[in-house]
Amino acid sequence: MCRCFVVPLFHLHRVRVLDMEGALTARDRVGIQDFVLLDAHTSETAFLDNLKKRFSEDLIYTYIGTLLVSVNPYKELDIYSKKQMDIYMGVNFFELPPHIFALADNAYHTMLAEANNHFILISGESGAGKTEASKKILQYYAVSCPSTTLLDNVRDRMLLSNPVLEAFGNSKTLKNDNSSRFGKYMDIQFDIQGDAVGGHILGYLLEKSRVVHQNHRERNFHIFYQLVKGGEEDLLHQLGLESNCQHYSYLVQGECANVASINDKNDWKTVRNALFCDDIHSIAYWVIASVLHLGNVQFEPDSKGYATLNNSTLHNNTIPFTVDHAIYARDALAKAIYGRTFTWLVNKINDSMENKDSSCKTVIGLLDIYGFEVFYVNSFEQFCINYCNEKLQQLFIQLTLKSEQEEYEAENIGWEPVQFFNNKIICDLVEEKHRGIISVLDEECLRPGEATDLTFLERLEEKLDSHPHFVTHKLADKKTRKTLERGDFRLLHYAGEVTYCVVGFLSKNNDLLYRNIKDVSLQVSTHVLCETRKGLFNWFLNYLLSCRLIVASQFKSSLLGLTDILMSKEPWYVRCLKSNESQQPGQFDDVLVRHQVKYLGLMEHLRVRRAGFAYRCRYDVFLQRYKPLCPATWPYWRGVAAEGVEVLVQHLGYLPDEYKMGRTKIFIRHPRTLFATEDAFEVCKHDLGKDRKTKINQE
Ligand code: AOV
Ligand code: MG
Repeated sequence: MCRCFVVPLFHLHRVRVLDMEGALTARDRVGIQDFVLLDAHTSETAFLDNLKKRFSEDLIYTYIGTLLVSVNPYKELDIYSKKQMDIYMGVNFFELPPHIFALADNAYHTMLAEANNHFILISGESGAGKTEASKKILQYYAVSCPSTTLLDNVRDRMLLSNPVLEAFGNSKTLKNDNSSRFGKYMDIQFDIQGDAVGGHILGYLLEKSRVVHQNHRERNFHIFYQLVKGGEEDLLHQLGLESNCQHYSYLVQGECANVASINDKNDWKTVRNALFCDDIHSIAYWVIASVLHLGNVQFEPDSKGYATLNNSTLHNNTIPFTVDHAIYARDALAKAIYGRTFTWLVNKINDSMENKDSSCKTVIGLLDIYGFEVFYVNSFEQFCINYCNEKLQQLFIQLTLKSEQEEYEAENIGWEPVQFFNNKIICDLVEEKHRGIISVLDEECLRPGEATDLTFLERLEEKLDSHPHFVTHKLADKKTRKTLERGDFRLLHYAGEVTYCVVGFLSKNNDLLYRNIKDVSLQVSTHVLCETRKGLFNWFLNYLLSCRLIVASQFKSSLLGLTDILMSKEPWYVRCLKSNESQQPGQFDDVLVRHQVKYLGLMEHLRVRRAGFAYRCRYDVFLQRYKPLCPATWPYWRGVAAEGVEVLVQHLGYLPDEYKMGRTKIFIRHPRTLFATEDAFEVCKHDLGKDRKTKINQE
């Protein structure tokens, strides 16, 4: 069964059916709050008009049934206060204006009522508002769920995990001043009373290359600037750091250490307070300082061209190093240290949020991952990020458009299929065994010394020469060829074309600290670090060298794991749209928003949602619940359940267009039909209860 369209039964008795008239009178000014209520044949233009109208009134949320569409306002709105949270607590979202709190609340109450696990999938391109949405949801649970002092601690830790992970895992990019450079899936664990009792985070592929290289107008991870600008004098002194970002070569490449929208000094205070134990403090600071020092280590060529450091030639017993080799070693080490520390930090945060008495009954998972991104030059990192977004889009399609329609077919429900673009073909292009891009990349990585980024590209061309979503300079037609360099390949993603430059694919995928690099690294560290830290450092280095990763295929399997986690839970969706590219308040770029509406499949979703059925239920279950409403089915119906249901709904006066009888289930088109039935049931239950009491009293 497709779960996303099913109205949770639990809420029905509290639902007032949307005041249609009210909605229509307000329509001209604020648009319609659920696209399902727009005219039957809504065009893309009407869809956009509605979004725009609402956006101009600061109404950034709109529903498509139970799916929430959110348009980034790029300004603070007064809609997230405690008072607002209280308003949404325990109220079905058809009753109040659309809101992220309404979705969070519905997921929560459905979880409690049905005692099952849920997840909220937040998607959209870079800068669309995913991370902000996920923070609002977490805040809602932290503030609104029942509380005990004991649990406050866990809850604080959950909230504090955000600034810490953002400091270490987010950065300014050209798309977003606070761009997530790692993927995050967080389980919020609840006990049977609905108390949030613990949390667990899974981190996905941090963009480590940013530690040593940033493009123009981009920054390193926030934490570096926070420490250098905000760190106390004593602390900086201990770490041997200057309080000036310009002093560090890992911080100056992008030429934007200062960003108007970011207050590094203030953020430092938040993060310092959120880093919850001394151990974590000192290791985290030490790591950041080491990385900054490493970045400043420079190599000179000696008379033979070999790298020298402080007048001592770098070599192990036999092989001297070139300057390039030494720089590579230095950067590889910096990335490895930072990446490992990030993983360690996530583990520490998990320890602190662990639910120690194992009373967790159910979870709500929150997925906030890096959004689809296209830059002028796109590399291995964008390839992984965009692949991840393809996978999430595929999951969305499977859970909504595809399985919904398949169920109608299986149940023999007359249905005009809605056409949609299925991006499975692109997922396969990336991840298929033997032929997919990741497989080819791995094979090339197994031919050290022979393979290069260009041979990788050639292999791809051999294997994918007629693939409709893959183009290179060699494979392109005359016109397209002009737009491609020899070292590029272009993928036609669901969200648009992206041209990737193959340079660095092999080394980034290998992520290997070569044995001989260890020697350079040790010599560099001797130069950089004081004696007391060296023991720890050497241990750490050995630990790093002991693991070899094939990055892309590891990422692929972690995404498969994530898909399994999600498929076992009930989904809720937030689709975030970016309102404009320049991150300006109040600007609604029609072309940009239209493009996102298209590729996110929102129109198709609306069509399926509207033409479809909001609720479905197995005949026996439906009859069991509602049989008291009809004398012919109460107290028993002795025939076939489907026939009993038919008799029951006839008695209730369902019109032919309002429901369909499937093979095993009844399908009900509008929530309001069921709401009315549920209201009748509540009254009937009450009367039955009175009857029973009277009988008992008489007896
Ligand atoms: P993202 O998570 O979707 O991008 P963010 O959630 O970081 O995007 O949002 C980008 C910026 O937009 C935020 O820093 C805010 O300034 C603003 N913003 C987003 N949502 C809201 C909101 N509801 N109200 C006010 N301002 C908002 V990325 O992580 O780059 O894919 O990888
Ligand atoms: Mg983000």
